[in-house]
This record gives sequence, structure tokens and C-alpha cells, in this order.
Amino acid sequence: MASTHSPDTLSHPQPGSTHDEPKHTGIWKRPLKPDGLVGWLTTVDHKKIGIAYAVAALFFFLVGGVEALLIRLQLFRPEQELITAETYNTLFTMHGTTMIFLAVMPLSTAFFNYIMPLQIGARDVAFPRLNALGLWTFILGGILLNLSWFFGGAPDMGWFGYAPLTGRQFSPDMATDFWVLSLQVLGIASLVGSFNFITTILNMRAPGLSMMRLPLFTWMTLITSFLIILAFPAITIALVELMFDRHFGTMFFDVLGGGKPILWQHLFWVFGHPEVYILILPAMGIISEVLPVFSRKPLFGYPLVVFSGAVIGFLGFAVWSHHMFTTGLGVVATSAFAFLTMLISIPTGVKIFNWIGTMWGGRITFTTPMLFAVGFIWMFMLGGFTGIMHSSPPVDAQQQDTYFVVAHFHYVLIGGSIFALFSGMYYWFPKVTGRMMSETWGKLVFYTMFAGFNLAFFPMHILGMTGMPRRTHTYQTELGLNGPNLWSTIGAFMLGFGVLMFVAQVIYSLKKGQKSGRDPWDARTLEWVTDNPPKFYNFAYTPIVHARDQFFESKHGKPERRMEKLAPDDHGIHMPDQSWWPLILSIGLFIAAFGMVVLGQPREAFPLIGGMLPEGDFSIWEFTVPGLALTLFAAFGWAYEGPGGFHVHPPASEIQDDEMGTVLRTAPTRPEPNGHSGH
Ligand code: HEM
Ligand SMILES: [Cu+2]
Repeated sequence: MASTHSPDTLSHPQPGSTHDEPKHTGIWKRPLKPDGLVGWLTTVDHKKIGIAYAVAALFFFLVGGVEALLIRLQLFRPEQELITAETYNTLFTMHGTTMIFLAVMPLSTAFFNYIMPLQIGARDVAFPRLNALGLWTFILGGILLNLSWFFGGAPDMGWFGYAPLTGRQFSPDMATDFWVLSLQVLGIASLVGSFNFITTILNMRAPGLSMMRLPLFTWMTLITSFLIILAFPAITIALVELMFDRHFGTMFFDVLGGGKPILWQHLFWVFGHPEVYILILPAMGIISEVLPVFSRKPLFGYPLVVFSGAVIGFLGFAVWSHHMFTTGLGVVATSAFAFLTMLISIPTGVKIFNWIGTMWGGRITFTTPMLFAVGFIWMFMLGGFTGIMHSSPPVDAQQQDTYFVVAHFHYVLIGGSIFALFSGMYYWFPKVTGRMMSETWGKLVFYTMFAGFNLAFFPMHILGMTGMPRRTHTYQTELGLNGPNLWSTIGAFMLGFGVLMFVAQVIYSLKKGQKSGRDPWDARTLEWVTDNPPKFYNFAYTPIVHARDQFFESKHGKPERRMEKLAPDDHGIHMPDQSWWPLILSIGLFIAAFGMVVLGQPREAFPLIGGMLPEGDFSIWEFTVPGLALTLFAAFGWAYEGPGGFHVHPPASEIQDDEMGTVLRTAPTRPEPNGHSGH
């Protein structure tokens, strides 16, 4: 029986006749309605999850941006007192933490979710419910961090939380606990997402899509996911130890008890340096998709770009102590880490040369995504150059903790990651919505952001060289820092204005953007084979791949390299069922984490209902234990519910004219094609 589908809705299963027998969760009926609030809260569709990730990440990006603008407002003129030193500390801490964990990482994950399964010809990720768990733990982790504003103030010890500043002695209030526990919850989100993406990429590729035919973005998704599962355990351990120091009297980081503050720095940066590659590799993946499309050439040196990505990921674990040159590691260690850090510039340079090689001699069109991609190359290079400067220990000793470093990492994080993510948003917007963004407005956004960004951050190099320290809420009039600070603030507001224009353009284009039709860019990779937006089951058939850049080959290549497709057999397409459990499990974790934050705090200090509670301190029984019980309960519910699933039988017409330049192969009796789970 056919499931009908209108192309201008997002992914909507049409349950009913095509469904298998009634769903039972063991406790309540499994949700079936794909749309509405319940549809979103229980969704397991990688496309909807991707959209939710993007919306939440963009929201947090705006929050982090407002924090940044407040910082710049305070630094606009010398000796201002708009913002107190204490508030300033919370602003840069929350700004850094928010941008890294709640904006850039989840925005990359939004692309992993939406684009990667389509690029490999799959119908969803390997573990759809686990995917939903990642989404909800991310959102609730972000909320937990920001709840700190309402419970006596946000954390104020900097995004890398150095000991002993984070100990009870120097940070007695709950702010640090909010930071510790929310990062733990966010870590779970990143980990489950990564296991899922790795399994998906390794196991669910379409027939013929070998590893060396994978689109670069999918490759970078894979490498980033490996970095996450290898790097996050280090910070998890560090945070657990810090939690124990703060709550249970251990002394991991307390010198008086024989602990070592430097241990924190090692654990943190063993995570922290790979983390910067976690922020940049997805961006490199996006760029490697956009440049070939708008140069009308295959990616130059594909194997080298893949390999250098892997080498960057690998070396990323061997350089953490370059953040600790000034701690006195000793000559040997310092030299070794300096050498290894310089080494990383080689695979990075390889990538840059290959991107330039891709454009070389190409038929280039400067669309908005292409402008952001080219802007990325320039600004990422500038950030890279200052990075190489820091790799020299004596130079680093001068630059550490000055605005030179702030300039450096914003060149790689904004000029790099953010610009690439914008490139990706412009490029894949038609894929996700079926509508185009206007080129005129897009270019205006690009030039505003580009000019604003450079105006904001280039002067920081000069400020740093002049000696302006970072994390300081003001500066004296006669230090000679006034001019660059003034320009920097103006630039920051210009950048913010560019971002606002982008948000307005997205909202406008969702409703009024021109219909994109199929394949608006003459693209190269498999995700563009499907409708815009894709049907909820992605592909009506299983694609059979014969070449790298298969879609482009199908359209323009030799006939024998065209894609083939396999019509579904009578078994139909197997799709996963929605579920409440991921959301419930995340809420359990959230409550438990919140309980650890308020542990030992007086009940009367609790906002709103504090006065109504009996006197005394919070123990683990109020929130932590009930929260963990709920988590456990949800895990059982999840397990007993089983994967479920239903079958879709797309009409023959959908299979027939679903895409261009492909050859239909009907092989009715074939084992389950890739991308299906059993029953
Ligand atoms: C609207 C654009 C942005 C502006 C105007 C801005 C501005 C600033 C400034 C002035 C500081 C230094 C504060 C100080 O040391 O006193 C800072 C710190 C920082 N920013 Fe940004 N920023 C922006 C976007 C971003 C983005 C997109 C990221 C990350 C992806 C980011 C990550 C950080 C980090 C990690 C710190 C260090 C925080 C700390 O010292 O603990 N920023 N930002
Ligand atoms: Cu590093």
C-alpha cells in the first residue's frame, strides 16, 4: 500500500495502513503521530533531529553573541564601568563555554545529522533513538548551564576552569557546579552522537560507496566522531574529580592535601586541544564540498585531503602541552611539544593547497556559499599563521594571556568554523527547506560579516602586542589601547548586525524564498539526488554507486558510470518508530545533574519556592537519587519497547522519476539492502 507524501512538508511518516501491528511500549502506547509538538518531542528522524539541533544551536549562538557584545561594549572606551569586573568574568566564561559547546559543536552536529545519512544513501542513522537522546541531552545541558544565571550567578573562572580557582575555597557558590555538571551532561550528548555516526558511516553506506568514494564531509564527520570519543573521556574524568573535590572532600587538585593543580591542566588540554579540531574538521569538510561544486571540478587531491584530515586528528592528541609552555614543563617536554605543534601545520597546509588546487582553472561562480568558503580559506590561514607563532615557546611566553591569543583563536573559530558553517547553511538551505535564499541578501550578509569580523579582530593583534591582557574588564586611558579597542567594538557590532540579517533572511526565505526545485547548484554528491526536502524515508530505492561524486557522474559522466537504483521488494522500506524514552531519559539525567549542583546548599536559598521548603541543606535524596531512578526507569522502558518500526511502500511513480541520470534496476529477490535493520 502506498504512503502518500506532499513534497513541501518536512519528513512525515504516514502511519496507518502501512504500519505493522500495534505498538506497545510495555507501559503506554508508542507515539505514532509524526507532526505537532508530540511529533517533535518523540521524533527519531535524523532530518528533524538535525533541524532541531540547528535551531537550538543558533539560539545559543545568539546568546553567546550578546555576551560577546556586552564584553565589547565594556571595552569600547578606557576606564568604563558599565559592567563590573565580577560580571565581566561571568560574561567571558559563559561566552566561551556557550560558543564552543552550545553553538559551534551542535551546529556541526546538525549537519552530521541532516546531511551525512543522505550523503551515504541511508534512510536514517544506525540508532535513531540514541540520536534523539543526543539532541535532548544537548538541549537540557545547555539549559542547565544557563540556569546558573538565575541561581546566584553564572560561572566566572574562564572556559578552561583552571584549578585551584574552581575549588570550594575560591569558588564557594553553585556557579562552578553548574559548569561542571552541565559539561558532563553535554559530554553524554556528544558521545552518544559520535558512536551513532561512526556506526552509521561504517555500516550503512549504499552498495558501491566505498570509503574512498565517501564525500569529504562524511569523512570529516567520521574523524570528528572518533576525536570526540577519544577526547571526551579525559574531561569527563577531570570533571568527576573536580566534583568529588567540591562535594566529597577529595583533594585531586588541592596542594594542601597532596593534590596537583597541574593535573587539571593536563587532563583539560588532553581534551581541549583535540576539541579545537572537533570544532574545525567539520568546517573543513563543508568547505571541501562547497569548493568543488562552485568550481565545477572534483576536489583536487581527494586522498590527500582525507589523509591529512586523519593526520590532523591523530596529531591533535600529541600537542596538548603547548597550552602549558609557561608552566615549566622542562626543556625536553617543551621542545617535543613545540616540534609536534609545528608538525601539524603540514597536513593543514596540504589541505589549503588542495583547496586552492580545486579552484585553480575551475569555472568559478561566486555564490554566497562560495564566498563564505573562500573567506574561510583566507581567515583560517591568518589564524593558522598566528597559531604557528605560538608554537614557539619563547614567543608564546610573550603572547600568552594577551589579546594576541584572543585574535588568534577567533580567526580560526569565527573566520574558520563559523564562516564554514554559514557556507554550509547557505549551501544546504534549499536541501532542507526546498527554498532558495536570495543571493543579493546573502552577499550583503557575507560582506557585512566579513568586514565586521576583520574590523573586530584584526586590531586585537595590535592590542595584544602592545600588552593588553585578556580577561581584564578595563584599561587605563594612557596605555595607548584606545583606538584599536574602539574599532574592535564597532566591528563586533557590525558582525552582530550581519548575523541578525542572516537570521532575518532565514525567516523570510522559509516562507517567501523562491522554490529551489531539484538540484539548484548542479551538485555532485548523493544528498542532492532526493527531493528538496527529502521524503521522510529519504530514498525510494537503494542507490548503487559506481563513482566518487556519483551524482555529478550520473548527470555529466560516461553512461557506464551512472548510478543504478534498486527498487524496494515487497518487504518495502523499513522505518524506525518514534519514542518517548530518549526525552524521558534526558530529563532524568538533567534532574540528577541539577541535584548535584544544589547538593549541600541551604534550601531557603532556592529561588521562588525556597521559603516554602523546610529548613536544612539539600541532600542527594531530593533530586539526584530520584533523577537517577528516572534515568534507570527510562533505560528499562527503552529496552523493553524495542526498536519497533513500520514499512513503507512508495508508489512506482516515485521510484521511477525520483532522480536524474540513473538507471533503474529491479532485482526483486535480494537480501536486505544496506540501510535497513531487521525486524
Ligand atoms: C560575535 C562575535 C564574537 C565576539 C565579538 C567575541 C569577543 C570576544 C572577546 C572580546 C573575548 C575576550 C574577553 C576577555 O578575554 O576579556 C572573547 C573570548 C572568547 N571567545 Fe569570543 N567573540 C565572538 C565569537 C566567538 C565564537 C564564535 C567563539 C567560539 C566558537 C568564541 C570563543 C571564545 C572563547 C573560547 C573565549 C575565551 C573565553 C575565556 O577567556 O575563558 N567567541 N570573545
Ligand atoms: Cu592546542
